[in-house]
Amino acid sequence: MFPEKLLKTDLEVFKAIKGETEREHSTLELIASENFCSEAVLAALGSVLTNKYAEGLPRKRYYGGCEFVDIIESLAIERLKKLFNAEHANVQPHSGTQANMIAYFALAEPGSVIFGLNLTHGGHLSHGHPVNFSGKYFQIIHYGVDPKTEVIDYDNLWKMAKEYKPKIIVSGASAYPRTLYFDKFQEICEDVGAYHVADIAHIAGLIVAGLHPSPIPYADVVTSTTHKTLRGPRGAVIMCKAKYAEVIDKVTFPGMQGGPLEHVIAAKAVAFKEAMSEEFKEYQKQIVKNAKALAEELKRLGYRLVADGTDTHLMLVDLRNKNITGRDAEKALGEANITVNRNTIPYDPQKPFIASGIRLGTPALTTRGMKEEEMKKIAQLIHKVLSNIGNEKVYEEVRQEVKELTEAFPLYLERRKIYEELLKEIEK
Ligand code: DSN
Repeated sequence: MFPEKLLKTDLEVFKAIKGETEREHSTLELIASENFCSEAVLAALGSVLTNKYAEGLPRKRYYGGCEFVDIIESLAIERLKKLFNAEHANVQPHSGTQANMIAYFALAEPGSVIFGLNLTHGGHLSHGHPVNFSGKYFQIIHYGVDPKTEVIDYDNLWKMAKEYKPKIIVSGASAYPRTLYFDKFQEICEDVGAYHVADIAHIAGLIVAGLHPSPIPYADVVTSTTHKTLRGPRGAVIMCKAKYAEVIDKVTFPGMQGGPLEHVIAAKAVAFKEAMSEEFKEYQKQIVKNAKALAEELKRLGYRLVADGTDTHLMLVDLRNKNITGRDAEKALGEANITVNRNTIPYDPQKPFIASGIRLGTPALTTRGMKEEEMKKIAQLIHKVLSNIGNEKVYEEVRQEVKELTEAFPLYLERRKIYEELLKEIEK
């Protein structure tokens, strides 16, 4: 709202925001963890709620003047509980990593043994990487995928769990293309007396639409971000069984965080309302259909996909048979206006900074309205670039084809028009 005020006060920031809006519109966004939230979500984010301190919880605050933020935070909590059928929800975590931090400190002590999926097999930094808080404060033991099938080796995980008796087993991933069997994780947790923390950051939207099993009936604590398939603002949430409500709330505040970001919480509430619609379910279905279409066409073009494909919104392409590293592929595709991220593949011979693969996801392109036909075309464009690394002429041809696609499925049309007109006026 009122972008003209921003322009008058700070032309540099205005221009950079305008630039980012144009970039989001004019490139093909295939980063599996990104999405484009609605104008309604953006309106809540850019509101006066950012001014308000509201430490505590609705109706139990440490500050006066919380009557309106109480309404908003209560709506967010109730909507989230309804969406996932959760017993308890806290909508204050600032990020996914912080949500995981809260879960670990609520259920374990520094030094406790925690199991997480190996980062190079699809796990997340906050599932125990040595440079992350999780790896520094806890004794992390990583489980992994079977080298042949590249799906989680539940039998080996069970064996390891019996041997090391973890305090927590974390289920969930950042780069895992196949279904996660939360019931199986739970069986293992119960057998060894471990808490089950499920991180559903990537697949939350699919779970809402019933397209992926939910951990809610099983896991003690479930964490998620709100900006991936869920298509809300950047942020996170925690859900848990009622018996952990008090400890989760206390570790969130005052344990790990101070004042909640009520403008982000309002945007979460809006996104949760959107996620309750039939349209959102259809959107999630299309994400999965699009991922399958993209995967099939890439396979037809000779690419090897980790675990031979996808059940979800993402896939990992192993580029070793094409003699390209993930880093080079990311750079070349970027030059052609196709945005991806390099990613390790299981048992990757390369370091994560180079990586042997790329990760591709369809949530953002599906938000634009693209369907299977466009996915097929995009797989062909990816192939064209990766078969012609360093060829500027090919990059230019692909940029033109990307332009045609992005113009046919525009993004933030009105917002971009307003920015353009305002800038033109000041430059007159
Ligand atoms: N870094 C995010 C991702 O790209 O998957 C997860 O937090």
